[in-house]
Amino acid sequence: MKDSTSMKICIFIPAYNCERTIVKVIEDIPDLLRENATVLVVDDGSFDKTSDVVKLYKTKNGMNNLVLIRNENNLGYGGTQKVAFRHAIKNGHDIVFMVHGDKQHPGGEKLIETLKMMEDNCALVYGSRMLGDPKKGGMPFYKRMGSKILTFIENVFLETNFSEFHSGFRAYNCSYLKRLNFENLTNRYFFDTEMLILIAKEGFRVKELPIPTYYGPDSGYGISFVEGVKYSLGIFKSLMEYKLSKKGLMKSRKFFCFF
Ligand SMILES: Nc1nc2c(ncn2[C@@H]2O[C@H](COP(=O)(O)OP(=O)(O)OP(=O)(O)O)[C@@H](O)[C@H]2O)c(=O)[nH]1
Ligand SMILES: [Mg+2]
Repeated sequence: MKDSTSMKICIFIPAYNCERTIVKVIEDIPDLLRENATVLVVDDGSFDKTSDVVKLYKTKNGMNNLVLIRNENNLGYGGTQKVAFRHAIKNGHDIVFMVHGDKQHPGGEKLIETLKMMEDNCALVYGSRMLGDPKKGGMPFYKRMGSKILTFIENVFLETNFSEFHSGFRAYNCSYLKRLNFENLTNRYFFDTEMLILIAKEGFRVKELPIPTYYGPDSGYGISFVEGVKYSLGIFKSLMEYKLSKKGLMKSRKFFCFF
């Protein structure tokens, strides 16, 4: 893989009702990247002023590399990532790097560190909140526990040893992304997990790095307890589909590679 400084990078920010946090997320991108990478905000049909805030920021700062796509209807977290992946592939990017618009992820040096790790021919490098003291960052107890239990089950199913599956701080290598059948994955929250299943199944290289997470008055609102339960059920279904297709008991529409 190329040196990270010569890669064509797309920093992608999924945003749903992020008018309070989106500018901070853009400004937390290190200067060199903010000036040279494409910064892609996908507004997932927000009903607040997310798109207006981004447009205003772009005009005020003459930031021509800031691209805004607005989904007129809400496509969901997975659906929003598909929009960004298509854009990054179509525009010849080497890396598409997702940082959430609700300001729960770090900016600054962690982005540089992640990109440096991509040089090692990784399909995916992702920030693990579990390695980065999530309690200190204010992550609610039920989310920490839920994530740990699900991760344990996922590792057993996939025969992997990841510290978490559910972080959204992720850099994908587009040359691998093109080969993955992400279009048939869910449009909902557990898209990130399904991507990891798909990548682990193909045996592509994945690396994790510790990241802090922020749950505070300045960050957005996350998924509710009820959504968390639906999320967990979705993951069980995906894991079963993966296992059954691996044993040849089911033909999976999801977990396959194109070439
Ligand atoms: N809630 C929600 N977020 C979306 C949607 N589409 C895109 N997003 C964005 O996707 C990112 C992740 O959404 P969150 O609801 O915060 O999910 P999360 O961070 O995985 O979970 P929490 O730990 O509960 O915050 C945020 O930047 C959202 O703005 C959607 O349909 N619903
Ligand atoms: Mg969040």
